[in-house]
Amino acid sequence: VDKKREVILKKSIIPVSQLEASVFFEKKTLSLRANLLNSTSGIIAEHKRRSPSKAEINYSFTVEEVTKGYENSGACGISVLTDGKYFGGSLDDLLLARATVNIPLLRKEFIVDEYQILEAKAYGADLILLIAAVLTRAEIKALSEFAKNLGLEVLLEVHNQEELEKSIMPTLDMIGVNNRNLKTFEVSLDFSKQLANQIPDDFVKISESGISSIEAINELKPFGYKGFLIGENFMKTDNAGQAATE
Ligand code: IGP
Repeated sequence: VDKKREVILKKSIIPVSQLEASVFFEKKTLSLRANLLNSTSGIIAEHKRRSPSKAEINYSFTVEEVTKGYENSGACGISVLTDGKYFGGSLDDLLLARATVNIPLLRKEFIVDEYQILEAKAYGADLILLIAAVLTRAEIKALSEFAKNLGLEVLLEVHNQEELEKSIMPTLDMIGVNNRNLKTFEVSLDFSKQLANQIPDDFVKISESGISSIEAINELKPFGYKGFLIGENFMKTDNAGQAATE
C-alpha cells in the first residue's frame, strides 16, 4: 500500500486546491443506498473494458453509450472502473459518465489515499469503494470518514469472514461480498451466501462479480442481498446497456 501511495502522489499533478474547485464539490451527491432500498431490481451495472481475468471484454462502445443504456434500462447505479493499468479505465471515463447520467456513480478504484477520494468527488462520483483485502482497519476508518465528510457514500468490499470482522464500523453504508477471489480469480456465489448472515442489518448488502443470470439474483435475494454488481455479463454483449433489463 505504501508503495502504491507513493506512486499516486507522484502522479498527482493536479493540486488539491484545484480539485476542490470542481463544480461537483457544490453538488449534492445521489444515494445508491437509498436507491437499493427502494428498488426491486437492485442492479448496479459496471463500465469495464477489460480485466486481469479476461483480457478484453468490450472496446466498441463509448462510455456515453454504455452508461446511457444502463440508466435507460433501470439500473440503480453505475460503477465506473477508473484504474488504467488493469482495467483500461480512467478518471475521464467517470467524468463522461457523470455528464451522461443522473443516477449514482461509483468510482471503482483501488483507493489507498485521501487524494483519490478528492479526485472521485471532483470527477463527479457519488460513492467510493474501499477494499478490505488491501487496507488495515485504521486505514478503512480514516478513508471512510474522509469520504463521508465530502458527502460520498462508502461501499466496503470483503471476500471472507476475517476481512468482514476487521472492517465493521458505522462510517460504511454498504458492504459488498466479492464472489471473485482477487488472487486466484476463482468465482463462486457461495462466498456471498456464506457471509450473508454475518453482515449486520445496518449495512445494505451487495453481491459482486460473476453474476450472469436472473436465476443467480433470485438465488441471492433470500440471503438478504439488495444490490447486484454486474460488469462483464453486460459489457460483453453487443448492446451493452440494453442487456441490463433482460
Ligand atoms: C463486476 P463481473 O464479474 O460482473 O464483471 O464483476 C465487479 O464486481 C468486479 O469488476 C469487481 C472489481 C472489484 C474490479 C469487484 N470488485 C475490485 C476491480 C476492483
